[in-house]
Amino acid sequence: MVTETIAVAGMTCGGCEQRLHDAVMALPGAVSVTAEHIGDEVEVTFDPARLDVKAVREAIGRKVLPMQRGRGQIEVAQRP
Ligand SMILES: [Cu+2]
Repeated sequence: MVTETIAVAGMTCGGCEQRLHDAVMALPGAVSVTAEHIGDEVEVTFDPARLDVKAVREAIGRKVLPMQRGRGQIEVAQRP
């Protein structure tokens, strides 16, 4: 298993955390997801044979777009 921490700026509450959690856990190969709106981080553990961090970022990005409407900025930070 591989664990990656992805910076996701703009989550404001437990509802944001839950939606990102559910979106990532729906991906084949996702094992566990911890989203923290305090700290702006999503920690994802996954099977690297079935999933990669790029797909995780894309799934977060797709889920984040509807959350941005009428709200603050939510974005998936690029890895330095
Ligand atoms: Cu929220």
